[in-house]
Order: sequence, then structure tokens, then C-alpha cells
Amino acid sequence: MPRDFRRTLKKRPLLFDGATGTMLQKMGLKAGGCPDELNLTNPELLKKVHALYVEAGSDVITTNTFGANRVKLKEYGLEKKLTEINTAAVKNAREAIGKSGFVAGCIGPTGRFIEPVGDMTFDEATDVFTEQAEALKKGGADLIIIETMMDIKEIRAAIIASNTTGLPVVATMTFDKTMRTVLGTPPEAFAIIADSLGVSALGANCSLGIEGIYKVIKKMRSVTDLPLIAQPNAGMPVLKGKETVFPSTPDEMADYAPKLAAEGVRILGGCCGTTPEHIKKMGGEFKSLKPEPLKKQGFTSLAGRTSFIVFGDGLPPVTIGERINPTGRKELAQEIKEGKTLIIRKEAREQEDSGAHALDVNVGVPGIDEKSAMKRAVFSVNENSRLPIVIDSSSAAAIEAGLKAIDGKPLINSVSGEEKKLSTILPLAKKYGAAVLGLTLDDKGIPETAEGRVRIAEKILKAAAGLGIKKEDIVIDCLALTVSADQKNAGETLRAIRLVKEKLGLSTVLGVSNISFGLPSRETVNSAFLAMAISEGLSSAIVNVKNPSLMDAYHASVLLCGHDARGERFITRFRERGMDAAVKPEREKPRGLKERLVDAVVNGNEENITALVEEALKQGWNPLKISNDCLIPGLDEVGRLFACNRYFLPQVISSADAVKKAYERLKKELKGKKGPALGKVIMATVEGDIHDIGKNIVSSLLENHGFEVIDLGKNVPAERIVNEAKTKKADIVGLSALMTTTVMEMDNVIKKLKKSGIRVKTIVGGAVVTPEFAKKIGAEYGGEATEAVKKMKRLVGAK
Ligand code: B12
Repeated sequence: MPRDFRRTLKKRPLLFDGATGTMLQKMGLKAGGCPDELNLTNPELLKKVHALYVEAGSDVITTNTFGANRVKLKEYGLEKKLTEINTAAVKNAREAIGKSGFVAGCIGPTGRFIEPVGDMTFDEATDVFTEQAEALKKGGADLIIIETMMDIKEIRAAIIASNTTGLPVVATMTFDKTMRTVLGTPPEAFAIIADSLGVSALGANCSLGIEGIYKVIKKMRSVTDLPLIAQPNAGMPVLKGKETVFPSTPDEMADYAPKLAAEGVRILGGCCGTTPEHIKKMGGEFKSLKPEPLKKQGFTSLAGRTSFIVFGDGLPPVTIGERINPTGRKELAQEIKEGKTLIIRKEAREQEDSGAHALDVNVGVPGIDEKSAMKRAVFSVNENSRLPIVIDSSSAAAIEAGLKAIDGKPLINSVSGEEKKLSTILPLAKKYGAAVLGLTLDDKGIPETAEGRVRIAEKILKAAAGLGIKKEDIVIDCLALTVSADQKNAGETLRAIRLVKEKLGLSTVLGVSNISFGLPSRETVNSAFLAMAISEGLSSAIVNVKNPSLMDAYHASVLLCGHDARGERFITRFRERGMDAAVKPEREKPRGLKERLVDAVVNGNEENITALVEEALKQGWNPLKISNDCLIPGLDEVGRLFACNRYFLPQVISSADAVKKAYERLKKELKGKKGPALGKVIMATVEGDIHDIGKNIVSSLLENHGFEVIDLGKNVPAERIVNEAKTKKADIVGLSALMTTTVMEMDNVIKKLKKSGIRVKTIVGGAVVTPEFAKKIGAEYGGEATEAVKKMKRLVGAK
């Protein structure tokens, strides 16, 4: 019988292999060089490692191709050998496991960020992964396993690319002790996203040892019914003497196997530090288990990079903020036309603060390039809000641009019963992993009766099922028609909501405000209609979440329909407002220039920051005042939000980019003095550290005060600093470090400088550096930038 991974996975638990890298090191392989090239240069050694795992009972052997993508191979000048390396890797694994076992072609991260955080486009990323996945398929891999990913955007690209091969895809990410990936994604959001992309199994690898992975798996299980995979490392490595030791024993890890199986784990394997012995012990009981079939989930789920929501299936209804939509909003329409995103960013933040659970994004302005506008809007919303997005457009091309730009699993707004819509939009939802909003209208218009609308809902459901889109990913809009035109309209919509829920078991959504068109006191009508729809079982509503009375009605209805245990949500809402239900929305306080500059840093507002700096300069502010009173405090706030997990790396990066822009402008004000240089200064951020904003400020100021500055950049190895100091005959070497993990590198550089015999003064700075530390390593303490300049002048004997 031919090998069929998907079918076998349905029948029995499967055992993967353990670590390859740490095993190779144990077998005497020296670190350095390209690990993937070993497939060509030392296939026997690899086959030996694979064979040990086959002996230990592994059903699946993973290829040694973690870094065999174009981007990583290029670092070693090996990109032309990509196909050769990947096919050889499959061959090495196949020779070890034979024809009856499975070979999993391994794909790892590229090490680059996708835009807007990095400079790689989503299309480039999918090209890179498609190339590797095709090579693995060509070699004869039975499935693709995507491992150790940290960026949800990158793993989306990797899954979409791997899906094009038709091979089964297994996807894993790595989580840290905050129960998130380094870039902020919680296990549930990843599980929702990977599930919607049609993987065969999903889970976690490496991470926190088996105990930590167990917690991660439990979270994933709460939102997906797919088989899960756990590939833990053998605990967090500790340094014993000069050796790195992984603490978890094979027995300790094996104890967890049945517990993991009870949480839906159907594939078990190991990551760093695990050995054939670990795999043998873990597999012993696991492979003989006959776990219960995985229970189906009935709710609809959406996710952003750092959050997720579930609704429908008897869960409390959720709200979708409607305000990012230019219809009837001249200023927003104008901004979208001009390619700006200020209002969009503001609306994203304010709607989230007002309690929205997801945000609708519509940029439909006539005569614009809607694809670019949608991409820009999605980036801006992702940078300013954690919430999942509803991509709202009548253009399939704009929807696809949004689907590429997104950080999570969105809801597409919309399809209808019209054939053209179904045939263009549903395939996009399937490919990019999205839920779909189905409008109950077709080529003949909107049926008058509830039954007519249910028939269209059924048609949409059938078309989606034909493409393999899950029932839970269809959300039906029974359409609110204006009640001023015909007073029966509201009743028919409400009846349709109940019928769609009861007859078809689908989630529902309603754009509420249309009901009150042409009436006075629209708010009153909208609020009452929303409450009635919720009592009919509505799962989600597109509303103006910034309207307090409408949101009051929403909260009251949630309570009255039994969705608010002990009334906690309701009570919290009103406690926060001083128990006064009738308070008016707070009038916006005018923000001063200083606050607006700080806000621009905190919100990562690159677009606006130069204009604000310009305004400040025009008002006669000193460039240093702008830096010290606005930009640095802004960054401090970003650091605080990051430390308490309110911000994640992508937001820190966009704030840093905004600050960089501001300094580009400020630099022009700090032009260097003419005349002989006061001295020559080498500036560098030490190796391992990529923070350079502070160092760049100091460099600019030094130039401004008449120093010649040779800026070596960031992450600079000690040897290079010593060499440059020697060849350039520097008077001072200035070192910067911002992390507790990198300050000791300053000590290393200074020791090397001393050892080389160069006569040069040293000064150190960066937020973690203290005067005591500087003294201890024999350097001058820099302090903040202006103070640092004074000290440097003193060091070269200038006034
Ligand atoms: C912006 C930022 C980033 C940006 C950096 C972009 C860039 N181009 O610099 C990005 C997003 C890339 C980043 C990445 C990371 N970051 Co960061 N980041 C920050 C943040 C928010 C601001 C830093 C900053 O620029 N401050 C403003 C400048 C002006 O201050 P400054 O550097 O201290 O400089 C002043 C003085 O110290 C002095 N000075 C500085 N250098 C020198 C040198 C000399 C010679 C002299 C004389 C004076 C001097 O003059 C300057 C002006 O007065 C801080 C939080 C914070 N508030 O510090 C976290 C922070 C530094 N980051 C942190 C972490 C953990 C990381 C990551 C590891 C995150 C991750 N999980 O991946 C990575 C690090 C990757 C690496 N290998 O380096 C932690 C460090 C924790 C610690 N104590 O070890 C912090 C403190 C955040 C936190 N609260 O946890 N980060």
C-alpha cells in the first residue's frame, strides 16, 4: 500500500525523531559552516543519526534542511545548490527509514522579517518557501514540516507556499515563558491561523521543555480540533562548566506522553537536546495509545498577531467596529486618496479602547489604487491595534492584497449568493485562511422573506463546503433593510437570524445601522434592533462601537441573554463610568505639541512625526529638547509597554522606525562645525546588540561639537573595533549596549583594546550601563548624550 501520511495520522499516533543538530555535535561535528550542506559533504554521518532514530522507533524522519532556503543558503554562497541539498537530504532520510516510513521535509525560518516590520514582501517570502517545498517534494518527501517559527506572518507564508505542493503540511511555532512567540503570538492565535490554512497537524516545537509545551498544547486544543504535534526540547539548556546540558531525562519526558495525547497530541517527537533514547522512551507508551477521536468545535474564530476571538455556537456575541470606512466621511476619503493613514490609525486605537472585538477595514474610494490602499490600511491597523481584522471590499484584488498584508485570520466581507462572487472570493478565503461573511442576496436582489434568505445562506454554505472551507468559517448576514421604508423589514431580518442559526447551525453577523436610515434618533432604533437581534441569537454585529448608548444596549443584551456570568462584564463597564449610564462621551482634550510628539513615538507614527518635528523646530524648540523631552520619553513608554506585554516586537520596531525618521530631520539641524577636529571617535554598538538609536544621537552630537566620528554601526565584533581603532588612530572608542546580556561584551572589547597595546580612551553608554560598571571595566561612564559630549571633550583635553 502506498504511504499516506494523512490517512495514517487518522488511524494511529505517530512518532517523529529527535534533535539532529545536538546529536551531530555529540558525534564530534565542529560548529561552524552550513549545517544543511552536510547533506552533500557528509551524508554518511547524517544517515547514521537518522538510523539511530529509526532504531528508536521513529515513524517519521525529518530532513536536515532547517536552513536550506534561498535566504539562509545565500549566507554561505550556496543558494545555487538549493535543489541539490534538499533532494539529497530527503534521500539521506529515506535511506535510513526505508519505504514504509515517512520522510518529513523540514522548513525553518529565513531570519528576515516581512514588511512592514522588515523589508521582505509577502510574495518574496512565499517564493522562497515555495522553492524549498518544491525541492523537498522533488526529492520524494511525504510531507512538509515547518518548524521553530516565531513570526506568524512568516509561518503563514510558509504554509501557503507548502500547500501548493499538495503534500500534507505540519506546522509548529516556538513559544517562550510568556506563553507567546517572541513576536507576541499566543498559541491559540497560531492554532486558529494554521487551522484555517488547512494544515494536517499543528503544534509547538523546542520552546520550554515538555512541561511548558504541555501548557501551550492545552491552549491550542481549546480552539482547534486538528491533530496536535509536540516536539519539545529536553528542557531549557544550562551551562555546566564549558558544556551545555539539557536537563530533562528520557523517563521524565516519557511520563508526559499520555497527558499530551489526552490533549489531542497525535504526533510526538523531540527538539534540541533530545536523543534516540528520549524518543524510544517517549514513543513506548505513546505509540500503543488508542486516543479518542478529536471532538469537533462549532464556533467561528478570528485572530490577529497577538489576540484572537471566538463567537457563534452559543458563545457571547462580538462587536466589529465599523468606522474605518470612507462612506459618508469626507476627511477619511481624502486621506485614503492621499495615501495617508492618520485617521485609520486613530480609529483603530479608539475603537479597540471602546470595546470592539474586531475591526472592519474598508478603503473603497472611487478612482484610487484600492490594492495599495488596502495594504497600507491593514498595516496601519495591525500596528495600532491587537484586534483581528474584517477585510471589507467589493474588489477581489483589494481583498487579496489585504489577505497578504494581514497578520492573522481575518473575516472577508463579503460574498453573496451571486455566482461571480462565490467563484472569485471563496478560493481566496481557502488559500489565505480566512472566514467569509455571506450576504443573503443574489443576482435577483434581497429576498423579502426570511426563508428566501436562508436558501441563499444554504447556497453559500454548499459552495464553501465544495472548496473544503469549514462550516464554522461561514458567517451569514441576514441584511438589515431600512425600517422607515417598510415596517415589516426588521421582523423578517430577525426571523432569518434565528432560522440560519437553527436550521443551518451557522454563525451570523449584522450591519446594524442600515435599519434606521431616514429616521430621527437613529441611535435609539439601532440600539433596540441590536438588542432584539442578540435575543434571536445573533453572533456578531458591525456597529459604531464609539457610540456609548449603543454599546450600553449591547452589554445589557449580552447580560439579559445569559452570556455574562454574574453580570461581571456589565458591572465592570458601569463601574468604570461611575455607575452613570447616561454619561456623555468624554470630549477630546486638545493635545499639546509635546504630547503629540510622544504619541507619535508610542504609536509608531512614521507618517506624522517629521511634520511634528518640523512644527516644533518652527516654534523655536531646540533639537535636543525635542529629543530629550519627547522622543526619548516616548521610547521609554514603549519600553514599559513592551516589558508588561502590552506591546510586542513589531510595535517596538515601528516606534523605533518613527524615531529614526525624526532624527533624520533633527540631524540636519545638528550640522558639524567647520575647522580642525577636536578628536577622532570610534562609535559602535557591541556585538550581539542591535540597539543603535542612542549611539546615533551621541554620534550626531559629537559631530555637531566638532569631533570626527567613525560610526561602525551596531552588532560590531570586538576584533573589528580594535582594528579600526588601530588603523584610524582613534583618540576615543565609544561603546553602546542596551541589554543586560550584552553589557559584558564591553568588558571584552576593552580587554582586547588593552591587550593590543593601543593607547586609546574608552567611554561606555546605554541604558543598562552604570557608573560602577564603567569603573569596574576601566572605562569612562558616558551618561546621557549631552553629558557624554562634555566628558569626551574633557578626555581629549578640549574646552
Ligand atoms: C527601540 C528598542 C528596540 C528596537 C531597536 C531599534 C534600534 N535601531 O535601535 C528593536 C525593536 C530592534 C529592539 C529589539 C530588541 N529589544 Co529592545 N528596546 C527598544 C527600546 C524601546 C528603546 C531603546 C532606545 O532606543 N532608547 C532611547 C535611547 C536614546 O536611549 P539609550 O540607548 O539609552 O541612549 C542614551 C544614553 O544611554 C546614551 N548612550 C547610548 N549609547 C551610548 C554610547 C556612548 C559611548 C555614550 C557616551 C553614551 C551613550 O545616550 C543616549 C541619549 O541620551 C528599549 C526600552 C527602553 N526604554 O530603553 C527596549 C529594550 C532595550 N529592548 C529590550 C529587548 C529585550 C529587546 C530584544 C531582545 C527583544 C526580542 N525579544 O527580540 C531585541 C534585541 C535584539 C538584539 N539582539 O539586540 C529590553 C532589554 C532588557 C534588558 N535589560 O536586557 C528593553 C529594555 C525593553 C524591555 N523593557 O524589556 N528594541
